Amino acid sequence: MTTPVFAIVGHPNKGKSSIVSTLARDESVGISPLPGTTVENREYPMIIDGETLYILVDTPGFQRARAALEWMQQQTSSSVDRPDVIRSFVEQHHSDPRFAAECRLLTPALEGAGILYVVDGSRPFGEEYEAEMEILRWTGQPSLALINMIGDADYSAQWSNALGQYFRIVRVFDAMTADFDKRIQLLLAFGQIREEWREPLEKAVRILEAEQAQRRKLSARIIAETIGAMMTHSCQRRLVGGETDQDILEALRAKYRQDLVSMEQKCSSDVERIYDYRYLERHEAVVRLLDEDLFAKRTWNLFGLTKQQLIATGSAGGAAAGGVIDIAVGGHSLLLGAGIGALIGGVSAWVSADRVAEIKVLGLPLGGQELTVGPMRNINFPYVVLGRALLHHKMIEDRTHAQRGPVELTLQSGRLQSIETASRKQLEKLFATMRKREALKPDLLDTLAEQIEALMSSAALAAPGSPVEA
Ligand SMILES: Nc1nc2c(ncn2[C@@H]2O[C@H](COP(=O)(O)OP(=O)(O)O)[C@@H](O)[C@H]2O)c(=O)[nH]1
Ligand SMILES: [Mg+2]
Repeated sequence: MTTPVFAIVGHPNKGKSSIVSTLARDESVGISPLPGTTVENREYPMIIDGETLYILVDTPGFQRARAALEWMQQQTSSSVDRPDVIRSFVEQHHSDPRFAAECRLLTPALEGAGILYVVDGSRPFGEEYEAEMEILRWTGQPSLALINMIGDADYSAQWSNALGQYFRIVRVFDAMTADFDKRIQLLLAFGQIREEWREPLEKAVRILEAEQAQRRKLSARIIAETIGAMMTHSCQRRLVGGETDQDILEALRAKYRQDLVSMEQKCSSDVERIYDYRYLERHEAVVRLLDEDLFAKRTWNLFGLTKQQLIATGSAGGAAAGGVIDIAVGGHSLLLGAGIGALIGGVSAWVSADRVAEIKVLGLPLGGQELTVGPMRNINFPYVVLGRALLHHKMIEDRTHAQRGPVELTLQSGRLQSIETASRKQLEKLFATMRKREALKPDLLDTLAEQIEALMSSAALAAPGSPVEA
């Protein structure tokens, strides 16, 4: 099967490289407001799982189309000869600096590449483009015209008329903002310009769609795990030397908040990596937590285990509560002999014994009082985290590699209000269970991940800046 190859050609600065970057999903394509940034042809293959689905060739823009066409017109008057004239033009001018751009951009077409002609639909049509279009027609290669909307003005109707005389297929395609579906539609259009490319491009679309589904699944899993981790997270610090809760509370809360911010950011960058973004900058308001929802509590800890953890693990143990207290009072040698298993058995009574704090094993305090901040009890908390994660995911999924600025993440409250009652109920049940548990069972996260994946595909979410939003 032949790999479809497309040369992206046009006037300088019309978004050719941006289209290549978007369709090849490559951040490394040079895009610049300065015309003449692309001086050499460069191939960008779209490879998934080792298979090259199609190849895009970024080319420099036309420089002297009119002069080139004049030369060509002097060579022949017959349309059958035209592709040969193009060939001899390139052969005779390949070392002529005046036509360096024309020679480069025409070479892929001579080698069988399809032609994607790019214009800026926000600028009016001008005659200077006719020479370009005429030259491209002379190549005899299958071609398609893309109207890229760089600015706000809209001359696309004018352009459609002009382009329609030279190209069988004319599409409006915004290189910067084309979402997944638009990219897929464009690839299918590429498949229409030459019969033998239809099948490989339909296959490419199937592979891209499967990959897209896989990316959503992975992202949903990561988001579910993050929500679980954030909901159950807490920070502890042992109180030493007569410290009061107030002494360490502020620092502990700050640490707790910072931990949550880090967890969320890790989630975002993991999702970005799934979508082939490695160097994205993010602008976002950090997750806002209400301090009144942040419980601080004093607990006992032993060997770094909290009372609750000790009780949970020790319920099967057999040692009597009284015996353990005796051991504790008796001193550390006995304690070591009795072993942790014996201790745990009676821990519920034992942890109330203040004196344990003073016993040291190998110079370290055995247990003591500690202050815990978190986990977050506010019932809206997981929804806030989920809403932000879904929004971020949507922005990444819809982003193109031609966008080089930061991701701007701003979440208006109530964004998730449109979740259907049924899935909201299910989410609430999941969150309620998660709130109660210290360790999350994998099946709980599986269910949450499925829910999140469903939400990703639902229309419940609109990225800011999308047309539906005022
Ligand atoms: N707003 C907007 N800017 C674009 C779009 N396509 C290209 N640009 C900008 O136009 C400039 C030229 O783009 P580039 O892809 O390098 O054009 P080329 O010279 O034809 O390869 C760059 O500053 C791009 O960021 C678009 O669809 N929308
Ligand atoms: Mg370029």
